[in-house]
Amino acid sequence: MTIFEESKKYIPGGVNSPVRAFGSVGGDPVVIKGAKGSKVFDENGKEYIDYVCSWGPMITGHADPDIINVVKHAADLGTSFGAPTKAELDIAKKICEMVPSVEMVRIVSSGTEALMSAIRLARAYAKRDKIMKFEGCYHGHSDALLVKAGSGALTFNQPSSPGVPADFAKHTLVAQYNDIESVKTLLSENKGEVACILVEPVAGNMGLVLPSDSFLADLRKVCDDEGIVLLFDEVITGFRLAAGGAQEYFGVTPDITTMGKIIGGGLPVGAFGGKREIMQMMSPEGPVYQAGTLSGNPLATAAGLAMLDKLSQPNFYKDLKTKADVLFDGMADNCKKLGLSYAYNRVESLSCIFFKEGTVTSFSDAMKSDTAMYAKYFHAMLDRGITLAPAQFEAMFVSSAHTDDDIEKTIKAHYESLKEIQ
Ligand code: HOZ
Repeated sequence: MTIFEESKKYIPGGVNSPVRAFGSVGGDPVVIKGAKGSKVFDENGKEYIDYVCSWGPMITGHADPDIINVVKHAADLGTSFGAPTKAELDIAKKICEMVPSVEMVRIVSSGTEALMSAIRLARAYAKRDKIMKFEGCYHGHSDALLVKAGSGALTFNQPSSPGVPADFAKHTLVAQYNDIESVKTLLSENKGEVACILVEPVAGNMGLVLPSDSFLADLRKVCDDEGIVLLFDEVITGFRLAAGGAQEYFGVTPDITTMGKIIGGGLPVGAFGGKREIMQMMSPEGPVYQAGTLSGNPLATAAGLAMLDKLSQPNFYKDLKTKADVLFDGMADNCKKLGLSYAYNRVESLSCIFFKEGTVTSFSDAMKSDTAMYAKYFHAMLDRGITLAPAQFEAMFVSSAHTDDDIEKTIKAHYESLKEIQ
């Protein structure tokens, strides 16, 4: 019996997060034993060039010695105290320095927890119950946000989950990404009732969909006009597009930012932060309750701080983009050489190919991608030793550990894979 078969006896679906199960691409998942730099290796010793990067956190590659060493050092001092530490102050200061709209921050243990708590805060601050999200955007799996969601929820065709009471979900309005008119229509139907608009500034859970030129600025304006809290979910884009995240990259400032993935350096972390006057409403300074035994965990904060220090080095993002550009240009060229006009979205070190002609600028465009073709492409790449997200509605991540040789091999594998599956 394989590890995965046996896992299915003890863990639902054999996985601890659904999209890992290869459900939408078929076959059994690769069971990972370890990783180093740009590579992961499986239990049979096969090595792969990895573009999942743990779904985003491993921006400097796997088992980065600069991260591992501080984690080992922190572990020697104890793995959890349930009390304040200097490391929490250090990482909070660093986040506030890198993301200027964040004047105060609370560290939690996952992106889901960050979003769930940030929504509570936004509702308390605005003294309104309704929130607005966008179809296909994914903000973790809390009840209020698992409504027309992206990522695994979309992959498994359950964008709104059973078990979420309709009474909870009715407070979540769903607009269309890149369609400010859909936002305005919902706002006029719910005048004075919306506490918060939350958005992935680059949608990364319906594949990768970039904001149109004015979309984020238009959201900012609508929120200002209507007294609504603008929340950027930067769990994917934070510290990925730029040191200051998508808000720095696109020049639009939210009131609250949620973070995760990269700020944990691969350990379980989330965070939410924003304007001081909003954050001061958090308990114990204010009345909005949130707590966690492992919040600000010493291993996670040590790893996160080491990661943020690395990302603060001059030219980190410039060099990463140079690397990603070679790869993404090569992949785009492959399509041209093969006479294929698939939609290919990219920004900095993130990209996504959609098996659909033309462009993908909306959720409905993304839904037109041929997911069966993605599955074939995924397996053709896997056979050639390249790991991609095992689902169409996710992003491809490049790390600073990817070498010129990795990139050359990937472009070649991509060409052969596309050719094979036509
Ligand atoms: N929600 C993640 C993708 N956007 C999946 C995380 C995982 O399975 O590890």
